[in-house]
Amino acid sequence: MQEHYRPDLIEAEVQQYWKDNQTFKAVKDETKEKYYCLSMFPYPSGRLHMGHVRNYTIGDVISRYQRMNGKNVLQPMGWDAFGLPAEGAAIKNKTAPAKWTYENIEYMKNQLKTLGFGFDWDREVTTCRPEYYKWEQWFFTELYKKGLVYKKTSTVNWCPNDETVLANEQVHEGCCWRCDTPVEQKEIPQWFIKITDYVEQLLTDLEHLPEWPDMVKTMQRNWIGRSEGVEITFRIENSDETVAVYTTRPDTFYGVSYMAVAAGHPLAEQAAKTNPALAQFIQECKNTKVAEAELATMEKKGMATGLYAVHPITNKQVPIWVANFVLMHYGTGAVMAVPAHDQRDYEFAQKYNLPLFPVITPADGSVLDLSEKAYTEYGVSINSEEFNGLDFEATFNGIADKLEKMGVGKRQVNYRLRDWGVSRQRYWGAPIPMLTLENGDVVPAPLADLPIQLPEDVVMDGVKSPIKADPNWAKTTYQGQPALKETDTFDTFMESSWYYARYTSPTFQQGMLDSDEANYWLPVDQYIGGIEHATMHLLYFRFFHKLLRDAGLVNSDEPANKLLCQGMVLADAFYYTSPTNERIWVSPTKVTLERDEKGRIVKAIDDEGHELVHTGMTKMSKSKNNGIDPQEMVEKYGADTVRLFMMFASPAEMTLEWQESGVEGANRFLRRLWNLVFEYSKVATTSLVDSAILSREQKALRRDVHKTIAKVSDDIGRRQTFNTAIAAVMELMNKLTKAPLVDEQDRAIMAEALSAVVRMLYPITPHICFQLWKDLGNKDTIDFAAWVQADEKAMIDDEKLVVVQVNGKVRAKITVPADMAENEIKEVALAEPNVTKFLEGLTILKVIYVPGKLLSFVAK
Ligand code: ANZ
Repeated sequence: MQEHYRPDLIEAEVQQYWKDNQTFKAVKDETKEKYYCLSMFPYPSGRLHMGHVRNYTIGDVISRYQRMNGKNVLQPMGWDAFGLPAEGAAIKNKTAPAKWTYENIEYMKNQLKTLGFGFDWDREVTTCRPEYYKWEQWFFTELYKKGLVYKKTSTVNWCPNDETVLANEQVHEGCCWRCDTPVEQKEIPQWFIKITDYVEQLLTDLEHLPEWPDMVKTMQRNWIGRSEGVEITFRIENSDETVAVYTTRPDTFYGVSYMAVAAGHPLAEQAAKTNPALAQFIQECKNTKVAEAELATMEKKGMATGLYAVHPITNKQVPIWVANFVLMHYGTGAVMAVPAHDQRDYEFAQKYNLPLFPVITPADGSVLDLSEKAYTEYGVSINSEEFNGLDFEATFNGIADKLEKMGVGKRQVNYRLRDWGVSRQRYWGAPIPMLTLENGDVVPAPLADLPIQLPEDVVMDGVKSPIKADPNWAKTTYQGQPALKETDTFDTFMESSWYYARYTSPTFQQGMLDSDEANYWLPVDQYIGGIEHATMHLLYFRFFHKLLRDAGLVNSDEPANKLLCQGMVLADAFYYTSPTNERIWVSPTKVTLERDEKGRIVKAIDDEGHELVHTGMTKMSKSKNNGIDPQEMVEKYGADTVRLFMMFASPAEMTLEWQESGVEGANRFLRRLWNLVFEYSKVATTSLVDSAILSREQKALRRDVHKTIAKVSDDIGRRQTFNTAIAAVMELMNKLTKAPLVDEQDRAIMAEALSAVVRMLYPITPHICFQLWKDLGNKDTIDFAAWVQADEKAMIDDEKLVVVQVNGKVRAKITVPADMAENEIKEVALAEPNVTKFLEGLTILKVIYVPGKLLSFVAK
């Protein structure tokens, strides 16, 4: 065995061994329990960042642990390879997005290999490859045939100067990122998938995911946004027309003071025909795209249409306004405004001097105060005729019944979730496989024509998608007739919605999935990724699984049984202010720190001598220049150290604070482990532990070993608290380093302990453990070694410490066999000199025994 720990030597060697022996190749085996561990695949941006490293380390720890527990483990990796950044980089570097992407993949794949992750690379999936998106295109045509896909006009960001559609990320403060022209909203035809047909399943099946974080489930529920309300139709004065509103608060119906419609509402457009000022206002509203989250906080603006609706119960006149806070695509695009009880309506009414009609008063009898804001709580009805005095439920139902009877209301369930618009006007994506015939009919491309390939060898001129710029690209034929291909491409969330399933049969050519393989491996047992994907990706992923199920391709309802969302990686950020008053952020790797005795930073200076301002720990980011390059760290300390630090520094779901001192600590620990095995190897024994002849100290040490095994197994396997597992091993290591290696049983216990430690650490630091396992004399490699089991018998505390008191004062501590009876313990206690001394001359009145803990003499 080598005397010194040299990660630079062993890591490359072990990785080569894994490669040569296809250690992580996953093969379906019905005789074994499968375990599918999946980490969210990366976008090939060029380099791995610490967030990736953390994500994949967690996945690798779980995978290796499960393999040692006898599972048939699948841990795949691939590339979410389509997307906008490739276009930007291609323009900047004057290259094709495909070339840039493939080069990045090669580079990042090597980076992943140096970290020692046990992926089955034979299953690598790259979503921009035609053999992958061919099946996505096919599946889309199948959905079309089932009526789950439709085309509809929808608004996009449009740059009138470049004559191109912009993604939301390309709109900077309302202007085009390239030419700064104000962006307009434009209606163009786009493809949608009916996720709303699955909305109830997506909601109720959340209840069958006990091992998903509650936070993610709550976020999905909110995103879906189910609400129960009433759709109410109002007559328009002096007209045969009506206008419908959707409200979740029919209990406030008597409090309606005006009506507000969206800028795109037919009533608004109609009124605008004879009102140029209104027409202009509507245009303005349409040009500012509002995210739903902003509705509450943005400045409320509106204009009266001059039209009036008639309140169906009171017959009062209700003025109709156009308002910027009403969304066209939610409910009916019109609201009955109740400014006394809705904050948006309140702000609008204050601004335009519209009246407030209070109809709800606090249930606790306190005074209704509308001087500063609306009262939006549920309460008791007032000013509501026969409903006065009723609570929310009763008023809601009473008014809903009444309106339904009158034929002007209908109870309704609404969802915030909209159908999924999948058209993108970008180049670097999978072409949408639909064809337009000369007569205008639209048909799905037949399977024989798939994939509809995206040309990869293109020049990006920066403005237009190359397949839109080339007038010939779209030309094709359909059953001998000329036809045009779509030049739009899919939203890249399409590819990431089914990659997990394709990993089960990545090279299958007869179809999208080989169902035998898919049904063996799926659902995913453990999925790991960032919380930022809680809604969009994780909802589409669940939706697609149900679509695959309904197409007969998989036989489960949900794609992943268990989900872990890892926390962000933070680092200290520092800056100084330049003479031109700019903040110059300095990488923490270039900073020298001075700390006080509590470890707080008191002074920070960079390599050039600038005194720096420390802004604390923040998310690693380019803008604060506080990213730490994983590759540099691996080169400096080795992959095992980086992995150990990542798993030890905090629980997996919490933020992780990058501290170089912590990394150094992790490295020192691995050296200590190496040294201990080295010391032991000089006196190694093949003798086994014989529990019958162990000394008290030997028994105690062995008890610690087995208690540690039990704790670590539970921490990794069940609790997924990897940091506490590591802490337990470290504690044990402290004891082992102090343990003697004098007699044969000392060495036998050490052999047992080291064998356990190496196996417990293997999932986290696999290279060093691979080597040490060999050095401990094992013939087979550790990769398939069985997880170490705690010996229940060795864990039993066969002795216990009993505190002896005389008249409430501790006079002795005695160690006795665990099964010793009370009267025997009393004998032992009475034989203690210090106890005898304090009892001298007294009569024992009473003896109190707390089993296993305390023996107390009361004497006089
Ligand atoms: C009257 C009312 C009184 C309302 C009140 C609220 C409080 P959720 O739960 O999100 O479904 N609303 C309806 N359609 C809208 C649209 N297109 N744009 C903006 N707001 C719209 O919320 C439904 C409530 O949001 C509805 O109930 C309506 O305002 C508003 F004291 O009607 B409510």
